Amino acid sequence: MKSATHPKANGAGRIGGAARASAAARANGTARAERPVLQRPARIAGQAAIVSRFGSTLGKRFSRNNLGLLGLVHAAYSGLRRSRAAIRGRGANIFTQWAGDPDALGSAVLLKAILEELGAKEVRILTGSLAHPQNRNLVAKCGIVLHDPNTGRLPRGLNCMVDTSPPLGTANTGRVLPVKEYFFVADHHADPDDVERNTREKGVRRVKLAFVGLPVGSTSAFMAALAMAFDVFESVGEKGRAAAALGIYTDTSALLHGSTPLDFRMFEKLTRDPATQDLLDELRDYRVPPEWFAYRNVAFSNMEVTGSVRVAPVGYVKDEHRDVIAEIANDLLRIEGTSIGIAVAVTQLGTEVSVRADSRLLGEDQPRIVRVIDHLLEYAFPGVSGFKYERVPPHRVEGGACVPHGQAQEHMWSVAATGPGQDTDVLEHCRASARAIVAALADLKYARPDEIQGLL
Ligand SMILES: [Mn+2]
Repeated sequence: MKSATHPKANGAGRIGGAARASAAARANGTARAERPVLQRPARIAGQAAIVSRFGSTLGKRFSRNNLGLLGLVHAAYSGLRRSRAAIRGRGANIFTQWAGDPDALGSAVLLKAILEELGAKEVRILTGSLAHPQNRNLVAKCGIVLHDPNTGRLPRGLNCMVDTSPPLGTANTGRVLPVKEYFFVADHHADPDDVERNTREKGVRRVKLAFVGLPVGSTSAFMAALAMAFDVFESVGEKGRAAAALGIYTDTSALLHGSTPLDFRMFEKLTRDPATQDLLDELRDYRVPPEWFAYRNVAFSNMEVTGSVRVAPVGYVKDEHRDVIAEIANDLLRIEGTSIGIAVAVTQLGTEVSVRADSRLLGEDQPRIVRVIDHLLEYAFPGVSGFKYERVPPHRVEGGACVPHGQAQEHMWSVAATGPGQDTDVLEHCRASARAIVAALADLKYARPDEIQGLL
């Protein structure tokens, strides 16, 4: 009866093999490590499916010409629809950056409408602060209700995120308590491989529907296409449409920098009706408090200039004015012949630098500008966080870095905080930092003269 022994032997062999493999996997953790945290769409629909879904609303030719991006919108649409049962009756949290900007808020408003359409019971938009008068104007005029990311979240809600990537508690979500499980994420900023690594390091178990590193100028354009597929364009009203349109508008510098055909198309679709146009006009025509220009005056009257590098010390900046730092850096780069503009300020978080650079003055070797910025920041600010930046368009570098306060400093700064330029100690600290950046440039000139070609 060979047949009685052979199958047994074979069977035992198979079982043994499988058992060995899974034991080995458990021992070195490969079973977990091999399954990605980010569940990105496994399969993108073909041209026919994409054109039939978007052709009637976005145009057949437009759909055929933008298959890559619309394939992702299609995958997000199918993924959310398949999860309808998990959404119905549930609460949901929509996390954004700690300091919500129009793209984050516009995207969140649309995602809220989509989740509600799919039966979610309560959806909360969570953001820590609004650092720009335009954003406070947006929230007020569009009636956006915001909750605190830590105390205002729904404990058992589906965790979603727009316009920034997991894990929470790092980079621009630094003060947000982390979560382990994410349901839906849409973000155009981060590189998916970086997000995969960072989430793994922070013990995130899963991002169920991950749309990270979207090849689009603004997250709002992606969310608007998704909202259109779910037919919630009407139900969000002019307030929702204007919020999303402002998101596209500000993230692409008025459709000027890094905007894609989808940004243009969705901006046009969102702003077809006069009510949305009027509201958007009001959102663009915001006012700033007088301090806004006082900060600029301080910055420009203390500016250090060396070659094509400009560094402006701003002094202490209050939380609600924090975005003035980035605006000053933008203004520095606007001055003719400038390659690198750096604004240095002290905020609640620490000493912050905002950097804008244009590498076109560097000729052939444009990536060099990031190495130079890294050198300047490391030299001037020992212990600085890595320089986080994005390129929109490729020759333009936009980013920042932060040195957290020591405890003694924290006390000194918070006590010291008065008006723009009023606190001489803080301003002097920023001026010293600006001088250190200029010294770093001089250092680079001798250490690696080839690196500063075109900068000095
Ligand atoms: Mn954005």
